[in-house]
Amino acid sequence: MGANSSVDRWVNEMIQLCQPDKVVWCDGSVEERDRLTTEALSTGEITELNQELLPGCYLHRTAKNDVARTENLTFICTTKQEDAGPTNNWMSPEEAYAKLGAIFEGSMRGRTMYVVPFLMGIPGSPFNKIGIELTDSIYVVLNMRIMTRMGKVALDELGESDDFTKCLHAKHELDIEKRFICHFPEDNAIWSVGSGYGGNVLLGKKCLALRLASHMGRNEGWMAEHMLILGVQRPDGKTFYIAGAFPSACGKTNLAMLVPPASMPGWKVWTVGDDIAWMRMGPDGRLWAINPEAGFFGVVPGTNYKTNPNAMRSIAKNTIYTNVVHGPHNTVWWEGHDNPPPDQGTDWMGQPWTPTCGEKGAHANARFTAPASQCPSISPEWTNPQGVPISAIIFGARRARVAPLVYQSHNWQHGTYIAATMASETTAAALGAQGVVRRDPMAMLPFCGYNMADYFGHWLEMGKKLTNAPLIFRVNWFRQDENGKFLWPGFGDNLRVLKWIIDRCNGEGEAEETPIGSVPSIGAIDLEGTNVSPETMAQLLHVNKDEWYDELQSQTDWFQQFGYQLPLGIWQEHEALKDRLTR
Ligand code: GTP
Ligand code: SPV
Ligand code: MN
Repeated sequence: MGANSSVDRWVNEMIQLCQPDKVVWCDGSVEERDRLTTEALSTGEITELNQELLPGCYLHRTAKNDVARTENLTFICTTKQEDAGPTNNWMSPEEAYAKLGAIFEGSMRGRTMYVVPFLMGIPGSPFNKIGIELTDSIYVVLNMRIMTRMGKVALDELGESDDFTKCLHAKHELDIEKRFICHFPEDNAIWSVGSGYGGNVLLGKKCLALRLASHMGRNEGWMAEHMLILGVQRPDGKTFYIAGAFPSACGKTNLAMLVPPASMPGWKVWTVGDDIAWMRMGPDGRLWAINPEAGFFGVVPGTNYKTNPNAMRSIAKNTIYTNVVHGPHNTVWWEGHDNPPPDQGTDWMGQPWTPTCGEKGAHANARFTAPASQCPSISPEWTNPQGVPISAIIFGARRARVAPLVYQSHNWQHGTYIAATMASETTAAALGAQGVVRRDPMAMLPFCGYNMADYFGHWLEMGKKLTNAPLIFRVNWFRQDENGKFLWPGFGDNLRVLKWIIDRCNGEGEAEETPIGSVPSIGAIDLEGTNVSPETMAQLLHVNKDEWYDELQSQTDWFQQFGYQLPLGIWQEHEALKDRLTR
């Protein structure tokens, strides 16, 4: 067969289990991509779009009940339940292997099993991890080819080693009753069955690069985070790198590809990554980060040449569109597109659709899959195996009230506490109610592969080791006025906030002390060229002590679930905030 003996042995076992008619080893070549594309076209798994207007682009529709990550069907399978912690669904490995094993058994009869070796990381990087995904879906293979460094490059990097993540996926019947996404950190394995949606099935992404990698990072002394990475270049030519954690559908891709407003000439933003950061301490005591992915799996609705021109250019070719409107001239459309809606089209469910039918044409969590190399703002450093040095970490979430536009933590421990108590309104990226405020520490609630209390502890430990740690900030682009209107213009204008953050990293930028942290002085954020009034700015930066006191109470409830495992440093910060608020 195709690889070293440990890979061959495991693949053989899985062939025995799933009983595919045929096995295809993927090498990642262009010839292979074209062959698989032709095959997927012939079965209707994908549809070819207008190759003149959208070269290399295809459309795919998922099943109606399979449009987002299913957090309630996602499990961490550890021997001891407390290793998964109170915020994860848990199943014992025995139960999970038995339950899923029964579903996988014979599941690929009449189908082909694709063997997909993939590299998370950059060839030659000390950060790298290898996975092998077995799947019955060509859509998954074509996506993995964009999202990871797939095929020969991964097997070459693996060599004779048996250190790889064993990833098994079958769409099977797409039955939600038989859908499970199970992680086995003790075995370095992932089993996913019954889904064909992105985060559930592109196993290198959330499953490996966050859930398993967070667990590895804790054991090996590094961090796997749900963060974008960008470089901000000042007019003087100096570039500062920032990592930012925002919950799903809260603005990572948009921020990573920011285009400076016309009123900030000479500024430039470079994209390193839009979703995942792996970070470790460098010899200089700073935190260095890489983007382990090779593509973007981004939210489509709302993407246009005004909000995100770099994304629009990234998805103009070689892109897979999932769950958008199929329009006239064999092109695609979605809510928030630059073009007006087509008179008629086919919606994400494959039904005839008109703009007046009362339903959205694209699913709110419709996605594009595009190579990162196509992004006009891609950083020349994005393939640097050593990564980029991080000056600041920002945590952002959707809060209509309470959280100011930006504030700075006092130090790493305080920043960790702010991140650990971050709350956000839920979005369409996961199945379930939307707009409900929930705690989403470090934007990792659905992605932390072990006990979250230990994860907070790991953050505090990393802070102690870093002799030149990044500064930590909280941002909120989503504060609203009494009428539910966003107070802050957002998107390109977010650079104004990044500028203040960089100033602070350089010992500049004016700030006022408040009980929750340092907020910019009125006037410290450059508003030239916006129509944000100083009064609106004051509203954006306002810290309401009563609201924060209520916030503090609800944090206590949230922390209670971790019991004695919650690190002392987090409680200390909680108590210190109470002190400052009641002083
Ligand atoms: P995932 O891929 O799910 O992890 O999402 P993400 O964090 O990359 O979010 P993305 O950048 O795709 O943005 C999601 C939604 O937030 C889109 O509808 C954007 O239009 C909206 N959004 C992004 N940035 C801003 C902003 O600065 N202000 C406002 N008001 N909305 C924003
Ligand atoms: C997210 O939900 O955070 C995503 C999309 O980035 S998915 O890959 O489906 O998880
Ligand atoms: Mn994401």
